Amino acid sequence: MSTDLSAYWMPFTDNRRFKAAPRMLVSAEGMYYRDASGRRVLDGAAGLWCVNAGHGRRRIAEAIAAQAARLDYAPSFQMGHPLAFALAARLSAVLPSGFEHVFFTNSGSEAVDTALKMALAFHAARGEPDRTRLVGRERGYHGVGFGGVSVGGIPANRRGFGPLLPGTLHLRHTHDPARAFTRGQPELGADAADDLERLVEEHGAETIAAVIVEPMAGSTGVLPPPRGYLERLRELTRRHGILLIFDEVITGFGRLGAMTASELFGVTPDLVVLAKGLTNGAVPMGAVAARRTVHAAIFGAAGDGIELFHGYTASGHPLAAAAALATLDIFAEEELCARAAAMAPHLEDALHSLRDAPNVIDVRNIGLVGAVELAARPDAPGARGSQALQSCFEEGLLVRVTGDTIAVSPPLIVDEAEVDQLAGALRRVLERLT
Ligand code: PXG
Repeated sequence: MSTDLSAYWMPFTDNRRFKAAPRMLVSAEGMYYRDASGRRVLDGAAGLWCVNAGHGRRRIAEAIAAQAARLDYAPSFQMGHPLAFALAARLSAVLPSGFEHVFFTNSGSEAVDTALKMALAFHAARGEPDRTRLVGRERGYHGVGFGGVSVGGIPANRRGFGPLLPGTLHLRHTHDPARAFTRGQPELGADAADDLERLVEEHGAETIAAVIVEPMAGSTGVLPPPRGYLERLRELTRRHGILLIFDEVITGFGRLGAMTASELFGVTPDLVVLAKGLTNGAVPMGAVAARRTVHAAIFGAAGDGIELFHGYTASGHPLAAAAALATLDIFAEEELCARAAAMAPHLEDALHSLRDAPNVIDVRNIGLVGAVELAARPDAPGARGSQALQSCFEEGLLVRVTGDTIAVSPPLIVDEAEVDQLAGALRRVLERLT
């Protein structure tokens, strides 16, 4: 049976090109997808950075099915259901100490906008309603809501969508091509955080509500933070009374070899944004975890009644909560964060072994994520990258491509042989790219 593909308007996709030669995935198990022709495709991308515990986890599927039969939906405003409360408590327990309160959304984008609104609410509650500027970073990705796009630093995502949020500012990004082929965190570059001083000087700390960064920029090509950078950003935001938000939509749930980047780097922000791996990708869900201090200020200033005028019909949805609880069980039982940390050196070696392949201008890695950056064709930036995506798929490997950078972020259950298989397929692709 052939399906008419025209009705589905696909996100972030060259729809016409895709529909001319569809790459259709029809099932998945463990480390592999199967495509419409029955071919196995190694998942080098954890779907879209979210299937961290691997595909087809019975425990998650059964938890979702049981919950759907028991309680399909419960209102999230002024009503509750037990799993949302249980999940908030479990999440709070696996986050660095102090993140005692968790707000649920349905996506990373919504969680970002929620965190930005919480930051504004925090300052208003403390009598500083003029702290309204939100600071992001060049090359940052924070989803596609108007808030997230406004603090985001990807020109193509901003262009053509009007004036966006007023009063947003951007720190310079941390990437320096002079440090190509660095393994793990670059030693130099922490001073990029001092760019916040420039913004403070220009606009006044008393106008700035929050700084939001990805601890490791994912979507714009895997940019590990220079050593000391996040620490410095924490110091500066604290000094100026500015909240620090870590967008851990990608780095959360074990990707860097710890539950969160906050834990790994020992840097505690005021708000943590989660999504993706939270439910292993099985049901959409996002979350914002708030430090006690942020929550206390907002609750302290509220009179009787609603403390925060914000929320979604499906906040803490029963099926998502069931999936997330089962995901947390798997993480604990299989010690997936430790497993990712143990496998990271092997992925590092495998990716850096591609350094001598044609057109490779950089290899970056941290935890169980890495990127191989290719020289752009002078006349067609991005063309080599999209050719790589297609060739990888033909080789039986799913990767993510952004511009001319190939990103790999396999499920954390990946073994050494699969890492070698991934690197072998990449090499074959690189050798024949034009
Ligand atoms: N923050 C970060 C750091 C993200 O990576 C979002 C927010 C938004 O999440 P939602 O659930 O609204 O999509 C993301 C999402 C890619 C790619 O190719 C990355 C994302 C999404 C789709 C593709 O790198 N990240």
